[in-house]
Amino acid sequence: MANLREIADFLKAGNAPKVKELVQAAIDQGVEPTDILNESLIVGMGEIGVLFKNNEVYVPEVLIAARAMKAGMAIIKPLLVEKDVKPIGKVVVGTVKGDLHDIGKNLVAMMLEGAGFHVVDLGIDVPPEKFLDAVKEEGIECVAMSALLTTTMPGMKDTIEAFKAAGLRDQVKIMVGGAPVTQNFADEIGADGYAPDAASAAELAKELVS
Ligand code: B1M
Repeated sequence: MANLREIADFLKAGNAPKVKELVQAAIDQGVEPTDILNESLIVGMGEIGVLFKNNEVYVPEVLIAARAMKAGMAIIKPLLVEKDVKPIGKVVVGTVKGDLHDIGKNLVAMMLEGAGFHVVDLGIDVPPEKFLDAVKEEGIECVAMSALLTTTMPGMKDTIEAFKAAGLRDQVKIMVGGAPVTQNFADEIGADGYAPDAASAAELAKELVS
């Protein structure tokens, strides 16, 4: 019988071929795709997030685990869509205007996906109007902005102001993060939340949309 714990362990070890093989075997044995998602993929990704937060693993291990998660997701995603399984929320992520750093932002996106969110990734150098358009078009509940440069941090404030000007500020939760960003800065610019790392960002997003 399929061992969901084993899938989580291979995911944590970053073994994409094994995750793929065991997820397929579980499907073939009739295990529900939602059980595979919730009891192996999300569990494994959550555990790697905790290890990362505690500096017990580093960026490469997280990226490799995320790749393994994607391999498993590729098998169950079409089945989840068929069954119309709803994500726990929709988040748009992006690195703010003028900023080309995306390693941290990508980790945040992966942890959000791992936590069960539908993630729209706008990439790097994202101006306020692109965040606005995404929220207008995609039914997004949460905006997650990343900045790595002190010179681009004001782009977060500009984006929040743009949401206010468009009358959409109350419709979305806005969270910010990135190495130079602090809780104080988040409070100052009127963000709904700040997270210091990718695992905390996923936890914060869950709180914000709940
Ligand atoms: Co740049 N860079 N860089 N760089 N770069 C820094 C950020 C810098 C601190 C280096 C230094 O001087 N010591 C410095 C910024 C100084 C400052 O403003 N305070 C700097 C500079 C100055 C520059 C350039 C201006 C250099 C130049 O051209 N003169 C230039 C700017 C380009 C631009 O963006 N317009 C530049 C360019 C680059 C590269 C392109 C070469 C490359 C980026 C490649 C890429 O991202 N694809 C690069 C890199 C790699 C770095 C360092 C070395 C590493 C950044 C990184 O990826 N860290 C960095 C120095 C450093 O940090 N040691 C540096 C790993 C990543 C996992 O961490 O992104 O912090 P981080 O993400 C964390 C958390 O912050 C958090 O979660 C992540 C995981 O836990 N987090 C969030 C991130 N976003 C979040 C969002 C959230 C919540 C949490 O909620 C929404």
